[in-house]
Amino acid sequence: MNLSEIIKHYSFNGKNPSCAPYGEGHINETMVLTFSDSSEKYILQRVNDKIFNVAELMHNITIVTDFIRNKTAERGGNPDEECLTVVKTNDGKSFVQTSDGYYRIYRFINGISYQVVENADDFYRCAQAFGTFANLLAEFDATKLYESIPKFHDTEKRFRDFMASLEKDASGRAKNVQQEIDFVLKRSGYCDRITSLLAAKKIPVRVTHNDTKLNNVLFDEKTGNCIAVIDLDTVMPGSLCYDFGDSIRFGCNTSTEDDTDLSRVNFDINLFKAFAEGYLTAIGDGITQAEKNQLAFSSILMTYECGMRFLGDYIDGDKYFRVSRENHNLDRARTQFKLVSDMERLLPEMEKIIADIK
Ligand code: ADP
Ligand code: GN1
Ligand code: MG
Repeated sequence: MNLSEIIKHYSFNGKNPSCAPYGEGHINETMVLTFSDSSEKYILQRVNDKIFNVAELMHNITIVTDFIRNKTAERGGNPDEECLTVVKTNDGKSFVQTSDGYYRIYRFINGISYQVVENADDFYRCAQAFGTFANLLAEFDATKLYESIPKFHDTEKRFRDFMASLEKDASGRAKNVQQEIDFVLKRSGYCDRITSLLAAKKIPVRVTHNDTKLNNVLFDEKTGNCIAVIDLDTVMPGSLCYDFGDSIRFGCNTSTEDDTDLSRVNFDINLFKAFAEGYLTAIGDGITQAEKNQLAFSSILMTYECGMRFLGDYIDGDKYFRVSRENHNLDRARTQFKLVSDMERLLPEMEKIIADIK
């Protein structure tokens, strides 16, 4: 990456810009941008143009972040500190294209992201942040958005993609993972549960975040409050069930998403309860009974879907998710399947927890 080739399009006050890798995202290349003579900080990202049409994506991000900034100001908040904010180029553009890719710059939000939930209170607050975010997006006009990744959480489509990967076996790795493949195949009946309810209009299509994992929320390290919901690349039409389920998938794991020791990977039902209470309190009557009825199952579905995506990518030869070691995607798939098995056992209890929240 040639930093000066990027920086020349912007008007920063600081001198001697430099950048260093930052965060734990699987999709974009994220760096923190600093200067030798000022405390100003930014997030510089090389946007993944293999999976996104960058111009369309940045159109979405610009209108969604503008909308959120306005709402935050209306509610008495400080948009510069609490909202994802795109720094525009000297020509007013939201990204730059250089010889080696597409780059965007965000204002740095002073908060930290967690890879594992540290306590139930934090997770309750994270749930409130996502519940409030869902309410905010309810007022957003979906027709203005491109679908940044079509059929993102259409699990039937994800299953077809998985079968195509298996058929092709581009990496020759399928023979190593028959047990994991069987795990996916045995549960193919899960795939159409939410898509068929959406198609029958029994649950509504809404504008949703679609990538609601814990590290896409920034917390204030001192107060423990949530400052901002970030990573808005996948804001597009979806279902509340996807957002709820994806938060549970990541946050109710007692360990990390890629732990190789599965004895540490367990589903924590107390965290499920904390998240459900926070989410449903914040969303209030912005959720229907039919959606509520699917929240516990959606937690299984999103975890199954994500595990299937990790396993499919392992079989493809690690083409989609960023990996930093051999078998990284396989390790990730295994944690997801461990959690699916735990949740299958606990489903009646999870459903009761949801039903008991009035
Ligand atoms: P990816 O799509 O690859 O997950 P993200 O946009 O989620 O990329 O960014 C990766 C990580 O970088 C986040 O989990 C968070 O820790 C950090 N991050 C992203 N944007 C900001 C920001 N504006 N201010 C502070 N930290 C950020
Ligand atoms: C990716 O971008 P990031 O790291 O927040 C992925 C999600 C997966 C998640 C698994 C655009 O999220 O769908 O659930 O990894 N995002 C995209 O950790 O594919
Ligand atoms: Mg992210």
